[in-house]
Amino acid sequence: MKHVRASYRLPCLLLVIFALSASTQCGRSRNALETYRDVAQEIGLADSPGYGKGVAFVDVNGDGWDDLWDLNTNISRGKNRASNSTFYMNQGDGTFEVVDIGVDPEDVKFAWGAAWADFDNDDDPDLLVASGGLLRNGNLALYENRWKQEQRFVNISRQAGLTAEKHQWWAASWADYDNDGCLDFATVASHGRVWIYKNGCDKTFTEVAEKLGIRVTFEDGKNPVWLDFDNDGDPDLYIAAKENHRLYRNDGAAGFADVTEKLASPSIRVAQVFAAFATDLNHDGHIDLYLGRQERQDLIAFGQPGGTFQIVGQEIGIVTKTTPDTSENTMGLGVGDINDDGYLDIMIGTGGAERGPLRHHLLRPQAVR
Ligand SMILES: [Ca+2]
Ligand SMILES: [Ca+2]
Ligand SMILES: [Ca+2]
Ligand SMILES: [Ca+2]
Repeated sequence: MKHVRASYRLPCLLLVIFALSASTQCGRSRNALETYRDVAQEIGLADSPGYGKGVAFVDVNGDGWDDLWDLNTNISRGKNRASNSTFYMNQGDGTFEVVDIGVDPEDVKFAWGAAWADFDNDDDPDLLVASGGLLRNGNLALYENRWKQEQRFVNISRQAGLTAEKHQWWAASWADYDNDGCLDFATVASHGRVWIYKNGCDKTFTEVAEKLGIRVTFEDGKNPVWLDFDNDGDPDLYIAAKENHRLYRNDGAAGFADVTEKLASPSIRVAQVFAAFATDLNHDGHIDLYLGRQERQDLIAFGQPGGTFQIVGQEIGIVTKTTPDTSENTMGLGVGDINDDGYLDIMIGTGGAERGPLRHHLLRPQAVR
């Protein structure tokens, strides 16, 4: 999945994907979509039975070729919900080979979220996995990239100070919220709370959510999204949730202030957000927030001067709820400029589209200003 870099360091993020099995890629022509051909099998990417949670391109061995991480779970393997995740190493000749990079299947058991980032500033991407999915006994696992030294990743979760508690971890996202040069991360226990881990810049982390004033709990929390919505140079935090979604403003030493009311609209009930991402969709210098909702029309909260938002949906052509009784869940979001026109396109994977009237969507900006 390709994400746009904001003004602060935003690492490669693997967002929750439910039914979208391929990430968006930059195209080469305006008609690129019509000319794509599925080459997965012929270049070594095997069929991967299961839910199809998400994929991320990431160059783990620093050879200049993006490798591919396929996060997946094979639900046909019974109640243990065995991991079916696969790492494909780019051979540099247009093909991929399956490689065991050392990730314990137990750590990606029914995993829905993972995030790559160079948390230790040694110029290679490391891996954070938020596992649990529909179960409530998943692990939060941090793997250090030791490919240069040992050709593998090493689980350093306990040494790094991460909790051993098992939860329904849903998603995680990295950002340097305190601007000390070391990436911190937020993660969400779907039936639980937000966890914020501050990076001590020494390969250890301290959990600081409550200290920062972030105390919300969820019945069904989703992905955390860092965004500097007030343009003051520090990452603020939005947390998608099917209820109780939250927007927090980063006030530095004073912690984070709950400013969710900024996402209120007199005409639209905003809640029930299943997946979200942030970027400046309309190129006006203010970061925007895409709100992919549960069984409701998707929305964009366009950032405005002064740190406010204008919330719009169907009136600018975003139509994700096509009939009153159709439940189109925006469960997966992929973002990328498919046709090279300079504006990001949005790919939506709706859960279970093969089973009913749901449709996946590709939203292409036409004249957003
Ligand atoms: Ca690293
Ligand atoms: Ca930091
Ligand atoms: Ca800010
Ligand atoms: Ca904007």
